[in-house]
Amino acid sequence: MRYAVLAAFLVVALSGPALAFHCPNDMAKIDAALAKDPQLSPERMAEVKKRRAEGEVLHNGGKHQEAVDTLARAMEILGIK
Ligand SMILES: [Cu+2]
Repeated sequence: MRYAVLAAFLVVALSGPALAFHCPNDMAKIDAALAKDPQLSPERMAEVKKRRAEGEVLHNGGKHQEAVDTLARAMEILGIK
């Protein structure tokens, strides 16, 4: 029982910060790709910028998993692996 609680605590303690670092990483990748002036249609470019902004808001609000998911879509459009 005690180990189960400890294990659960460790999972939360380790996955939280890992995700918290994930978002800025993804945002940096998106910014780097945008700086290279990617050839996207205006619609896709608008979606990338919208997702990028939403991801930052979610990240700042502590919703890291949602931020990662949102940023992943922007990265997909930009062709970032
Ligand atoms: Cu985050």
